[in-house]
Amino acid sequence: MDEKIKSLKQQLNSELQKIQSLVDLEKIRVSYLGKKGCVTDLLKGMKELSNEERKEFGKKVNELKGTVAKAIEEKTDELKQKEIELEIAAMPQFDITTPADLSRGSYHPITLVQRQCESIFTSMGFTVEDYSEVVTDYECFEAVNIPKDHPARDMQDTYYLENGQLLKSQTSAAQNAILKKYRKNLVENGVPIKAIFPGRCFRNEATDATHENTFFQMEGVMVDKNINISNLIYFMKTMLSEVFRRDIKVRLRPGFFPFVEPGFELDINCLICGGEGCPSCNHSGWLELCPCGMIHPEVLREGGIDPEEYTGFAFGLGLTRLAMMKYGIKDIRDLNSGSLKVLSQFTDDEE
Ligand code: FA5
Repeated sequence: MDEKIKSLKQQLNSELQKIQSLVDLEKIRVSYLGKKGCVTDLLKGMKELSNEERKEFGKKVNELKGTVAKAIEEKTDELKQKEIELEIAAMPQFDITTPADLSRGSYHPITLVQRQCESIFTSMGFTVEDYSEVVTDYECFEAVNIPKDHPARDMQDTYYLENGQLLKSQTSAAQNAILKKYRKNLVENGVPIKAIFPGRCFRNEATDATHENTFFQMEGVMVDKNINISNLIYFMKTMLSEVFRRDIKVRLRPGFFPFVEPGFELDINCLICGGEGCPSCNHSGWLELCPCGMIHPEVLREGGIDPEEYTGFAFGLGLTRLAMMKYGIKDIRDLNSGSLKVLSQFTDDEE
């Protein structure tokens, strides 16, 4: 028995050394631990053993199972890490010194990412809404539960017009109008509200590699009966896996926004440095990308929807930061530079 276990371990080690892909690794896992795998097969010999021997035998086989599972898990991590490194190396890093190709036009990287997100969400039944860049204080703040003098306004200082209107600091400024636009269809016909609304936002910001005074967000809302956090997480996951077409590390942590309860910050592992820390992620390895949460009852009520009957989620995706991560752009300011050297290097990989 001990000999058999030893030889299986050696065989596994030599097979693992040769393995290059997760698909082949899965085949190995099945051949050892699957229903008809060689480790499972060992248990067949147990019938002939005495009670005492069976105990000892079972213990050894279980230990072997644990060792095999651990070795496969470690190999999985190693292969996944290699895949990420290869993806990062193959990412279309843009080169600021490349001569501009002025013979043909090209879409701005934010437009490309926005179109991709729109296509992902419309395929899941969301409508795409357009909204003004100049809004009222009510739309931008009061309708989303940020009354005058609320401290949350400090984070979103923006540019005010002489008539009291302002340049919207967040796409959440459209939430109230969207709820009002679709509430009748929801209440009378039972059609869920599912909308995204991309748009340019403005903030009085000290700019750096990840902060601009003009940037794009894409808001999304879904309201129906029985909508909960798992719906929110499903849509977030689908969106990110479609945009990046591979597994990326994300983390969800509590976040405060007066218009959601509970609220979350959804961060992604920085794809510029692979999470090691660089100026593009403020040396933290993570980038705040898509805050989200369950729509606050006050916001639903303000939109004419009964929060006792309906619930919903909302998210505010940082489109400009998404474009940075997708195209490997290290400094957000390059995106607003207007430099054709930068902007002519991107193509739509979906077309
Ligand atoms: C908001 O603007 C909320 N309205 C988002 C929201 C919507 C939360 C719905 C919950 C429900 P925040 O200020 O964190 O939250 O901005 C959202 C995202 O926009 C950030 O994660 C970031 O990706 C992007 N963003 C914010 N400020 C800037 C900036 N100055 N430059 C570039 N991107 C920015």
